[in-house]
Amino acid sequence: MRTLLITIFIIVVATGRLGYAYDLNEDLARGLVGNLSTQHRTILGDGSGFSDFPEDCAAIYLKEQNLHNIPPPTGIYEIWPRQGKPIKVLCDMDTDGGGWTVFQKRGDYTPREDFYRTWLEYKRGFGDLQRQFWLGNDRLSILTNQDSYRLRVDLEDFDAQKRFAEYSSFRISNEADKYRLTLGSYLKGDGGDSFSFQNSMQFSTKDQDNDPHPWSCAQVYNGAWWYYTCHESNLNGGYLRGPHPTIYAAGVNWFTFRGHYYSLKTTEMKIRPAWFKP
Ligand SMILES: [Ca+2]
Repeated sequence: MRTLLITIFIIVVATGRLGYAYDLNEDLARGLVGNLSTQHRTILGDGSGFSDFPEDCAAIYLKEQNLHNIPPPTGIYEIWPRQGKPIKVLCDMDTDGGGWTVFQKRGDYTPREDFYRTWLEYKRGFGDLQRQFWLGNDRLSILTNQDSYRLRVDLEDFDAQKRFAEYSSFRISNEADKYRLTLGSYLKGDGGDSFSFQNSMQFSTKDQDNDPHPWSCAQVYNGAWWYYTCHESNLNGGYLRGPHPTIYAAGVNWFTFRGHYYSLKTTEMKIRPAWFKP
């Protein structure tokens, strides 16, 4: 009798745990960020001391550099975020020592990718990793909560002028908190700081207004972004190809570089662990 009770107790506890794990995975599948310690993965050592499951482009960079003694090229790689499924990402292995996981890219491509998209599309991500894309807010939330990341923004106008801006930290909360932006200080760059203005704002899209402005900034400014009242940068704005003197702030704008009436040619947003030494 006592053995039976103990057995039942164990089954109930185990079932409960399985039930919990199942719910957690459901949350993870939806991209909600939970306790980082709840999911484990077997790490198979290859003798190098580097994981076979690199969690970002910095880990890939260090592993490849260690194995082959040459830095890996910029391109598409598979990473294993600490939560969720493995994903393909664009790794910038060149800029300032490489190791950057790129989550946004715009450029003068044909056909042009539409960035004026819905909440669900921004949640899941869209586009072509080789050209123009948004990696997806769920992935961005998972990635930026697995380590302390720097943010780098690379910009170029139609006169081939390049600028960048780097921030000491960058974190995006989960969907329940509307992918709120937590941005550290402006570390360096020649593009100026056009992002801190929107710090601590939630993400907004044309079909979900989470900004404090009476209007929908996403609708008025043709984008999807962490809007305040409304913005000093709008990198998911309309691709207006250079000067747009009659249209205020609805382009791919970075105020401290080319102002609110100039839509940039290329943009890249990328993250790298703060500990990474180029
Ligand atoms: Ca609003």
